[in-house]
Amino acid sequence: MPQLSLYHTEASPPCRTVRMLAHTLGLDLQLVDVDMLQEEHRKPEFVKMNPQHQVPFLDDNGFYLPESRAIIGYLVDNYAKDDSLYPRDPKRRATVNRMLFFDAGTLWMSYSDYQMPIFYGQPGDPEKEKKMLAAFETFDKLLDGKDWATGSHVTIADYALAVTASSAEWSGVDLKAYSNVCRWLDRVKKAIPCFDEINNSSFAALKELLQKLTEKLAEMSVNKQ
Ligand SMILES: N[C@@H](CCC(=O)N[C@@H](CS)C(=O)NCC(=O)O)C(=O)O
Repeated sequence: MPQLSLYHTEASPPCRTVRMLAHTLGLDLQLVDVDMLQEEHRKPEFVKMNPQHQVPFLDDNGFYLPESRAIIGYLVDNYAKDDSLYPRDPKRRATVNRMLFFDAGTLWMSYSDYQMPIFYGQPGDPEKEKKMLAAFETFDKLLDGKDWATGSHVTIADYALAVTASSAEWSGVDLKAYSNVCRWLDRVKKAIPCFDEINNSSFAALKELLQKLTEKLAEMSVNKQ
């Protein structure tokens, strides 16, 4: 068994992506908790390993890798019994990468851009909401006639995209208008072992974190007066 450590935060969506994929591959990740409220990700020893100061962050026997989508690709390349989740054929891999980049740069990006200020107690920005819903509409079109994000086989792109879509769903984004997305998300939830289990415990942690954040922000505003 390889010695794989994952620096993670229970509440973090990209950490969930890595944990779900590792679980599917039967990998035993050593989870190292990083407490964001205590700014542990800014501590010099962590920043020295990971100047990007983010989780998830993989340590594979001294090989360091941040970025959830890069991590899941690496885990399949190194530890899966075959390449079905991340095909080595250039065209099939390009199609998977295309959906991973669509997730990172468009779907996840527009969702987190809209949602993060709300988590910090601000009102939702209608322009950002429009942009996010347009991204879901594009995703819905991309899924037309497909069972999975890239066609007829589940790949790592489904893991990353499903974490984005389920996060949006959890925070109250109404996905009903995107019927392909809803059908696909349902399929992913059933097909990925542990999807619901990891999501549910992460959402519970996120709820708790947001509560603590609200209290911290309220305290800071009182101290400012
Ligand atoms: N693109 C990165 C995003 C990772 C990310 O945003 N992580 C957050 C937690 S969910 C974090 O570590 N934030 C702390 C920081 O940016 O300093 C990925 O997919 O891994």
